Amino acid sequence: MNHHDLIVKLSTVIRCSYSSLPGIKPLNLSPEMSEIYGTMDEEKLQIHNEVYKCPGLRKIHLETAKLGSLDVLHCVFFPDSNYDLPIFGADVVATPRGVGAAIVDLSPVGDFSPTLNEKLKNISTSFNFKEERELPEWGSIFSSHCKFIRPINKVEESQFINAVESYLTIYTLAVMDAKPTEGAEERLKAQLHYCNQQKKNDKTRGILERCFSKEWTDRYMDEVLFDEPK
Ligand code: BLA
Repeated sequence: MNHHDLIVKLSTVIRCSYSSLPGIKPLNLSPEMSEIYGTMDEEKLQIHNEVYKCPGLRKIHLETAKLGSLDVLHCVFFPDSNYDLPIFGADVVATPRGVGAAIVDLSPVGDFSPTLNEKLKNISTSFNFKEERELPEWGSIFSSHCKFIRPINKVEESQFINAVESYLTIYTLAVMDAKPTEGAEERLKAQLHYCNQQKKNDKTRGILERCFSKEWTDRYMDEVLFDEPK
């Protein structure tokens, strides 16, 4: 697959990062949902999914897709609710004209620990981008440290990669340190809310429905992108 340079580099950073997690194991995703091929108006549709789990995380998901002229990277690390960990999320949407949207966040499922909050504040304020984008209403799930930008040039694209790498370093260290604690029920509810809010993103839904079908999109969003934690 010929992806936008930012997506190629970012997927490498994300793969390196999850590979460092102790006890990481592949998760089974049905073959018809892991590699998806199609065509629409003679344009190529291609989706590639990688899914894993490890102690602390119920699902580590990296998706890279080509949907006509759109190039997409979607990544979410969903915590096991027995552990007090936020949700890591990143999304990049590029076209031949450039990158329209790049977002990264550690999204809370409760209060951040003071240490984590301090680290995130330091990191998020150390990166500055010219074009910050406004979050849609459903984006209330994201933290105050969320970066949602349109990189204006190659320099900002590589800064965005550095930002994702920094968020992931903080995150993977927290995962390695984490032990099961009480409060699982509340965190499970918050993760469910995160999934439900993400499913309100009409832009993701719209593209998938145009490429595939409404039924397929519902199934893909419910089972692959934002499946409910059990
Ligand atoms: C926006 N997501 C978008 C857009 C498209 C997609 C086309 C509009 C781009 C723009 O406004 O410039 C498409 N994203 C996809 C598709 C997939 C995908 C098809 O992941 C997967 C198959 N979205 C996420 C995650 C986050 C996220 C994990 O999947 C954040 C961690 C955020 N995407 C996100 C946000 C927007 C967006 C906040 C902007 C929505 C808006 O402005 O209304």
